[in-house]
Amino acid sequence: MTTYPTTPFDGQKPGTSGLRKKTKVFMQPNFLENFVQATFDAIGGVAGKTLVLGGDGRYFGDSAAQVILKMAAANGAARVIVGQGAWLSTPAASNLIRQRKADGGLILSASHNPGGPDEDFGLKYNMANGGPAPEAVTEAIFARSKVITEFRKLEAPDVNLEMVGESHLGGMTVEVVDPVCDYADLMETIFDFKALRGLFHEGFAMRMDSMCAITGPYAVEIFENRLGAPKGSVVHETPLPDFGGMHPDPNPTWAHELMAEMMGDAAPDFGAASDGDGDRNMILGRGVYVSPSDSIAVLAANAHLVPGYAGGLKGVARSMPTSAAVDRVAAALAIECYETPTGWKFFGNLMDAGRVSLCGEESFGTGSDHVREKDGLWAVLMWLNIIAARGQGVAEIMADHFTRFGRNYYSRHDYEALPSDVANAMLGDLRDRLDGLKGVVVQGLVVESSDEFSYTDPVDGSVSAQQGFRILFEGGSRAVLRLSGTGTEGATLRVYLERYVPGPEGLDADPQDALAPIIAATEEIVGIRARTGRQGPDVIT
Ligand code: VG1
Ligand code: CO
Repeated sequence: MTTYPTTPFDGQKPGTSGLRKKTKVFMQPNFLENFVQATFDAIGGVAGKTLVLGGDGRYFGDSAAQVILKMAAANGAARVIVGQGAWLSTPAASNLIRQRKADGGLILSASHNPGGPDEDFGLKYNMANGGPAPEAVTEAIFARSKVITEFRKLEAPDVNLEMVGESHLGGMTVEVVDPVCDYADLMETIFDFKALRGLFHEGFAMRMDSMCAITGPYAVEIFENRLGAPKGSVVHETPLPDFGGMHPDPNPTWAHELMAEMMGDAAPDFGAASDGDGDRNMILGRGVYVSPSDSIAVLAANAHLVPGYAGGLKGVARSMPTSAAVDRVAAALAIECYETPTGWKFFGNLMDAGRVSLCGEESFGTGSDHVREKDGLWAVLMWLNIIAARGQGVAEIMADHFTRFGRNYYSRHDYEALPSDVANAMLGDLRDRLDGLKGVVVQGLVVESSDEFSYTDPVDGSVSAQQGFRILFEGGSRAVLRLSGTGTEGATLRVYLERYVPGPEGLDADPQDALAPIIAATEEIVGIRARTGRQGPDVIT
């Protein structure tokens, strides 16, 4: 039997990046099957198609891979290319889809969310361009999930995913590939590996924290094996089903071990961390933390020093809540800067149309058109290549950047697991009051304008409404508020705060101090503490 009757589950609506749920929700009988069949149905079936499959090694990923393989076979797929052990980082999956001209891919990951039987699991569909499915497709998947009556799955023994090579499942070929080598080869085409080898040869010290997640094997191969960084430069390098209990989110709060080392007396020259599925990055120098919004700006300003971008950038793009630091660089380079909603899926059309080369988000995401996902190790290599080319450390590069462009002080405050009704009512009230805020004076700041961000894709004309509230103050400061689309518990409120200081005075303040007036004004306008009963944010980045 290959066709099984089923009934719909509620809530199979993909969020900012795929469907994310508690692992136990995903493990319920038929839950995964329904979502996979809804995906296959929504993309017009998979008969005769080639798919890529892999994930970040988290708990349940290997079993889910077996289910997906049997379903792909029963649905008539021609070939599935799987990373050995069902492993593929998100950028490596994106690369494989493109390189092998596959029709699409399935990525088993909840990204930066913790993993394990009591934590989170996720599944995401990527298109033939290697990028996350756009909203039209995720809406179609959700619509299909609500009316699904059956799914197809081959009855067959599990496929051996531990050995590289080909095997057959029904009429379908399963090709198990080394998850690392194609990606590492791609990096060699972009960066000056010779210069980087020289850097490490001269004793440049780096700490890469893979947080027991998927980038470990990639980072060991690239930094230690190919570039000659000393063994042990990469730590937490073995992917574990529960990430060793770590929260694989590369920010100062969750990557605290690395933070402590980089801020300590014996800090190496350079530090970096990446997330569960390898698409995020955090960059640190000795005693310096680089905010992600600044990182994308620095990469844009220095990209011409990297062989892959020596011809200049076509344009850049950033998500709306990301600071305008990169806008200033784009203006200086006389290239276009696009502002998109949160989520990498909105960059795909711009890259495919040749309008942008570099994209970034404030949430530790940076990438380029070498793939169609953000790419953590790529960002680390960009920084290393720029350090090698300039012969300067992170602190000098940052100071120079601020002197040249001024500084967009920036911070994000997250209030996690709020009751959904409280969060929705708070933002609903804000929506009702938006029009009346213009001209209002709060904490000495004048509201210049306020709106709810709506995006019209310049390539295909599709519209994405309700993408976050913006409160702009006179003088270029702003607060942005939106609800997370990746959480699995209640609602997470994200408050993004920004203030521009042109310099030369005031370029080295503490961001929380520099932003204090904006924080206070936002509190007065929205009443977050009063309405949620929280004393302050759970995570500050
Ligand atoms: C968050 C980030 C967003 C990012 C998304 C997926 O979404 O804010 O910038 O694209 O995660 O990243 P949200 O809706 O929770 O704010 V990942 O590395 O989790 O795939
Ligand atoms: Co991620």
